[in-house]
Amino acid sequence: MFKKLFHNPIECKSKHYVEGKIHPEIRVGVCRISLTNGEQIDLYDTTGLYGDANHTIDIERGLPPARSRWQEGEFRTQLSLARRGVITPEMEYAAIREGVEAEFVRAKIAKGEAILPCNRNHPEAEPMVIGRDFLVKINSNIGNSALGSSIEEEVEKALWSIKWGADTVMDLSTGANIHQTREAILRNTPVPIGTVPLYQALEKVDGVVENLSWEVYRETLIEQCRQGVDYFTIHAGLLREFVPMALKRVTGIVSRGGSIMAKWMEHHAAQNFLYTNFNEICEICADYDVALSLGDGLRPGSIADANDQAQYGELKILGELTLKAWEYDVQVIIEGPGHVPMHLIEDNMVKQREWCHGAPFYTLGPLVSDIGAGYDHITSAIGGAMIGWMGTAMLCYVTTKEHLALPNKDDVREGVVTFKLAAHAADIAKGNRSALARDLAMSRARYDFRWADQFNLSLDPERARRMHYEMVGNSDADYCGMCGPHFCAMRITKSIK
Ligand code: IRN
Ligand code: FE2
Repeated sequence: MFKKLFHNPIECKSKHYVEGKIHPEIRVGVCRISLTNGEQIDLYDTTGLYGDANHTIDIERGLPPARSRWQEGEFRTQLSLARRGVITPEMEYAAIREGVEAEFVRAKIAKGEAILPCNRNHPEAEPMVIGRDFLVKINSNIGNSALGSSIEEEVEKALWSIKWGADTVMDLSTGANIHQTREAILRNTPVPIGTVPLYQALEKVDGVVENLSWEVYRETLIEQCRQGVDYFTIHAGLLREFVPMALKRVTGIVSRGGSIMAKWMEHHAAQNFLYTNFNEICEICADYDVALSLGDGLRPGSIADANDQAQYGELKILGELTLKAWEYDVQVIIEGPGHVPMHLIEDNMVKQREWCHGAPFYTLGPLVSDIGAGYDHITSAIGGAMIGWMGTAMLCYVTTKEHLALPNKDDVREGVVTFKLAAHAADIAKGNRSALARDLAMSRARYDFRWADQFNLSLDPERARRMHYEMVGNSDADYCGMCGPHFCAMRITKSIK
């Protein structure tokens, strides 16, 4: 499929492996930073084998299917096993990454308060856990559109996303070669992959919404399950009776999937087929252990529409669907907004917890204002940091190009790093020990003018290094370019005896 080998686009300081205790066959990679003062600090690492200097990328061959060796016996979902008291290799793997007991991960999954997305047909992915009691995760969206981009470019964007720290990647392709693009991404990514199957179903009926049907959708769902997609966004909570409420809004329906389903329901004068066939969706997903990300087709697309009847009506239905999915041992997360002003954010978290029975929340921002065009990674990271602190488990990144254009590589990088920052800020506020340790190491390095350590401990070492050298040029300087040698407060403080 691919002729050329990629140049390794990913670098990690050095990859260190931790072995499992319950399951000695697992080896969990962490990114080890050796500081110049002799200390070492281990960081959560999303880069998989790409972060290992000994690994050569071969896109044609794909990553080794590490997880396939762990699977044995009759197939069951992680939720089913967790409920039976089984600690799977996947659970121990995720626990080691988080620095918690494997039993803790099992208990959270059993209660539905965390998910471990791992399709049995995506053995290349490294297990990770999403839930409010774990590190806040971020998702990066990639995918081609009718306006183009090649398969190789999309694989490169996926690897680029994980290099900067994306915990999961969603392939939102809508243009040509959807199947092949997804295949290449799945075979080459060490993180869970999500999709919105409705997009491909719509492609199959040439983009004519009226021609969509449960049959086309079902076939698409099975195709993607077989390929190894780890979680699906499914807009099953958008009921027909909510559409009139949404049409009265300032910005109507801003979810792609939501608008497609609303149009289909209006044309056929019928209830949402994702809702009416939800049991079968669960049966299919249980066969592969695909997690459901219940879509927010009615998320507010403007400050004026935040927390309205349409949005909350849908959220309540998502709560009902959660219980239904759990009956099938299918793992669930709940998608959330959108555009929400800061003073209305907390209410979203409170209602989601109350109505969705503790299932993890996964939000798109929220964007705290509508006027950030060109800077919407910031508008949304502000809301993301707040809601992450309040207990949201995963943040969907937003790039500078939101509302304007498809992101390029630079936009993806800036979006991922900005959201890592939001998630990390939330982790600190939640008292996560590894997050706090990294900040403390950074502050000590800063006070000691250990520049190399400062760069390595930051989220974007390349940018920090470049900015420093452009101004100061000298890595031993005991001042930074911002204040210069005579006005460096830290330097002056140190001279006080
Ligand atoms: C996340 C939270 N709410 C929405 N999302 C993401 O938006 C979701 O995971 C997927 O990547 C995308 C779906 O967009 P539409 O189809 O709802 O616009
Ligand atoms: Fe928006």
